Amino acid sequence: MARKISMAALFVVLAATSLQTSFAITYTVGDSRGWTIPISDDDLYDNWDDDKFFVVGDILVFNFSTGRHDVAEVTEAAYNACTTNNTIFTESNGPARITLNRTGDHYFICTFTGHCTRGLKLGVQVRNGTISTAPTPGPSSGTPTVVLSPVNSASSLVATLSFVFISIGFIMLRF
Ligand SMILES: *[C@@H]1O[C@H](CO)[C@@H](O)[C@H](O)[C@H]1NC(C)=O
Ligand SMILES: *[C@@H]1O[C@H](CO)[C@@H](O)[C@H](O)[C@H]1NC(C)=O
Ligand SMILES: *[C@@H]1O[C@H](CO)[C@@H](O)[C@H](O)[C@H]1NC(C)=O
Ligand SMILES: *[C@@H]1O[C@H](CO)[C@@H](O)[C@H](O)[C@H]1NC(C)=O
Ligand SMILES: [Cu+2]
Repeated sequence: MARKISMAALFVVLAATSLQTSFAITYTVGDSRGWTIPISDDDLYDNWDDDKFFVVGDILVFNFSTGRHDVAEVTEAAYNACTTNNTIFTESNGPARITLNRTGDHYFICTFTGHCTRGLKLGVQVRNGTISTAPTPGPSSGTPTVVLSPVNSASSLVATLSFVFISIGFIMLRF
């Protein structure tokens, strides 16, 4: 019996571990187009993050060739004005992997002359969990509803794995 309980505990630990790792997702900015100057009137990076929900620990891959572009994290003011006066950090080697390690808004630009003004800039909002509370739309607002983040295939796979591990754990406890 003790052995079964420890086996069950093992599966619960496995489930917890896979749930935890599900919080970190790697995104390639611009998907297959990578980090490049958008073609004119193309809101590539404005639109790219619209359907995404970033949490602390997620990784952005800026896919560019070293020497053709770079990526710098900047303040909101610098992002809006496309200035490189006060960059927080600059990564010159592509592809660059940047971990979103704090909540709040993050702003990224290419510091090459003219690239930011031509649309090579990205602003993302980072939250600190996979579950957020959002006000209910409409007149009955006030009661917060729990909304799950948009599920992408990676995290739903992990969620399924966690569920399987938990189930195995409970089944082992019963027999
Ligand atoms: C980055 O871009 C190169 C060249 O376009 C491509 O071969 C590679 O698959 C891209 N990497 C990612 C992670 O998208
Ligand atoms: C950035 O620096 C340039 C030249 O050093 C200056 O002309 C410009 O006003 C600065 N921009 C901001 C937003 O501080
Ligand atoms: C967050 O990431 C930035 C850039 O990668 C790094 O400079 C900074 O030290 C990190 N902060 C923490 C708390 O890890
Ligand atoms: C998550 O973020 C909210 C708002 O930014 C903050 O109030 C809260 O303390 C954060 N929770 C953790 C665990 O960091
Ligand atoms: Cu550039």
